[in-house]
Amino acid sequence: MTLELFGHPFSSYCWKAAIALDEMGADWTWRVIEPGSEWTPVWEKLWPIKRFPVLRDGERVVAEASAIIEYLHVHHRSVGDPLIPDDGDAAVIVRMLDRFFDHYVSDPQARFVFNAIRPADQRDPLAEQEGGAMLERSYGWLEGHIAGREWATGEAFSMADCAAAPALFYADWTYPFGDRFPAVTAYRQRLLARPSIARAVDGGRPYRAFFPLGAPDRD
Ligand SMILES: N[C@@H](CCC(=O)N[C@@H](CS)C(=O)NCC(=O)O)C(=O)O
Repeated sequence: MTLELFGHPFSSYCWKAAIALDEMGADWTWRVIEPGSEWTPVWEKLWPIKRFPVLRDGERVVAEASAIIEYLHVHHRSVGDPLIPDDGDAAVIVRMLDRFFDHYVSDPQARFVFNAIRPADQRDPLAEQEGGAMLERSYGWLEGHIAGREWATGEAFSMADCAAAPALFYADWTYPFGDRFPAVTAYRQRLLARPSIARAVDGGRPYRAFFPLGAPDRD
């Protein structure tokens, strides 16, 4: 049975799940949530929290991108290396890096975006200052961590890289690495060259005009 991914092809957290689905060679399809979509009321019923991605696998429903990947790892492991290592200690590091990219790269980046779509007189005056300070710390730590590694935890592509790809893709648009973080820049390029990630980026391409901060003319 085809797996259904409720979400949007321009959403960073949906990319994370979509990349994992493609890495595993899963048979899956988008259920796109956008104004007027027949899938929106279905999604709202499945997950009244109203956040995506949400995965439906027959009767099973899983929300939250990391939990979706954990679910796929348990039930749909097919091709390629496992996205979560069998070795328990190695799995701890993958989960730690996964949290790092979500909480300390994606979420501060999102503060800029959410602030930009608020009415001008209701913006959070600290969003960019605090979000930028967090991104500075994250880029600085990652620069040292990723130097000498191909993927987030070493030689094997993992769930942490599924999180890293959208996080770093949009973070560099929002709060550019410039030339201060060459190892992070090179890692982002390696990610973007990977077929599962290139597919996610291409899926979001038609929606770039909607990026609230203005999408740069690259990538
Ligand atoms: N912690 C969630 C984050 C999900 C999330 O924030 N999704 C955003 C899109 S990237 C969303 O649902 N936006 C819909 C909205 O704001 O209406 C996860 O890891 O899946």
